[in-house]
Amino acid sequence: MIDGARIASLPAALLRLRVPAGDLVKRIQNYIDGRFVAGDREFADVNPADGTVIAQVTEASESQVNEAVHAARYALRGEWGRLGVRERAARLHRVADAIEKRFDCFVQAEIADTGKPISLAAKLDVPRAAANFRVFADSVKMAGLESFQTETLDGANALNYAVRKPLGVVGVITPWNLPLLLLTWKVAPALACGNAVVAKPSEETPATATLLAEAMQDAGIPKGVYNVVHGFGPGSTGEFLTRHIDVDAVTFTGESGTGAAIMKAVAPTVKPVSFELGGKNAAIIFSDCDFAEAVSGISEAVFLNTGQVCLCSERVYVDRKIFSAFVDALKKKAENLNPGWPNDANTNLGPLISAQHREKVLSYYQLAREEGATLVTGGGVFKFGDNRDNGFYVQPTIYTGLAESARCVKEEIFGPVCHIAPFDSEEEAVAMANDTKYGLAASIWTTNLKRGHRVAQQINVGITWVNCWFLRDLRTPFGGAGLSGIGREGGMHSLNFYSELNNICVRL
Ligand code: NAD
Ligand code: 6OD
Repeated sequence: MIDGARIASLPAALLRLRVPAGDLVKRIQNYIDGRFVAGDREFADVNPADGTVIAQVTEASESQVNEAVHAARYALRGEWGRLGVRERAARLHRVADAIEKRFDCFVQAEIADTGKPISLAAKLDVPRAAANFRVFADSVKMAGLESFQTETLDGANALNYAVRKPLGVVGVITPWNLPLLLLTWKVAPALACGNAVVAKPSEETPATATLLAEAMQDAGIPKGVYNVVHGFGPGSTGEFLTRHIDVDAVTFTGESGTGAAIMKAVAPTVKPVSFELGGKNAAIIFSDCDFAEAVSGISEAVFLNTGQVCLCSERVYVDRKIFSAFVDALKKKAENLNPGWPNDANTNLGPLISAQHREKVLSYYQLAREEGATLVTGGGVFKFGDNRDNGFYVQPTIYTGLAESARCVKEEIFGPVCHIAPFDSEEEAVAMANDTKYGLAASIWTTNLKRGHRVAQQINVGITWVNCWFLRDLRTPFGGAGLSGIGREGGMHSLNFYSELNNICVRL
């Protein structure tokens, strides 16, 4: 288990400490059937801000994954399976209370794992985790059921009504960019519907999923209802979970290629899947936009969380009339970002998640040069002159001048980078925005309300923002078209995925 109090009281030490081989700062274990359990193999949890090892994490063996799945199945037959919706919802509110009670602990664990700025973890990741439990607790209490009265052939009547049942054991597989937010976005509705879960957080960010187990205990969630197995994808926990015969459904957030591998793994056991995958999102800035608002909005949409949000805009299309002014203004924003230690309140640009991911992003910076891009700003790494040089920071980067067919315009980079291209008409902007195999999100910046609605309805994505970004009511559908996903979650959409609906038809 994680020593939460120690994380909270030693943040600076955790972030800067160099750990000699074998000298462990902390251990992160699996959580199975209400107990923290170690195993035979461990892997290192690395702090992206300075490359130090901050924890050793137990990799779950296949038999531990089996135990977790069996514990979850068994829990469904116990107290959890007998609870009414009102009591289930009350316990989920208690989970939210327990997260809020350990707020600083969650913030410190999240920033130690991801390197993200404390301001972001404290404003977005941890509050959203609590909100996810509250929203789905309330949604499930309010959820209505379909009913129809129909006339039978002999003139009598039949009443049809649907009842909601849990799916059973749900495998929850999540990425590293918003670890707690994205995990709870799936665990909360799964539990609200009465399921038990086996969660596999990203190997890069194991801490907050494990801390959540402590919050579950505080909240009186029975043992076996929430389990955590740590490890990797292929040949490890991810694969063991997705091909497990006794896992009833898999909900996944991550790369589109991983989604494809999971689809293959679940095919023999025909599990329902819900996938939130990658994106190559467009932003369209019309000349009638509120210029300052658009520049600030796009700066956030490109650089938030160091560009490691699936909804980030890597393709920015700007009306030629304001193109140069917009490029200059966004360049200033990029150059004013403050890359720093995660615990510094002034930091607003953290590192990338890992050395490997930094290599990938830098390889796209190189590719952009080879593809003939004009570099507006960035394109390399920072030199701090301290331990951050051992971390995984890259410069925020803006390009112009690439062909729309360039790989840097087509492929998801997942870093603090965008390409800006001019357009001459609304039709051209819509065509360029839609010229992608992804379909997650888009934003449109205009003060012309009619144009905002008109263009929004033509973009082939799961969510289109007008004059804003990353804002939404959690009861609305969230998901992607094309390579960006399968299905929708949010509000009733989540409840419908995490439930089996049984229609009962009664002849009256
Ligand atoms: P990833 O696909 O590499 O890993 C996600 C999770 O899947 C991890 O827990 C990983 O261990 C596991 N995994 C990997 N291979 C697996 C396999 N074969 N079987 C089972 N599990 C496997 O993604 P990432 O690098 O952690 O996250 C970044 C990606 O996630 C980006 O593409 C980003 O766009 C996407 N993302 C999408 C959304 C969304 O809502 N659409 C949200 C966040 C991130
Ligand atoms: O806000 C959410 O619920 C959500 N699923 C966000 C996804 C962000 C991607 O990185």
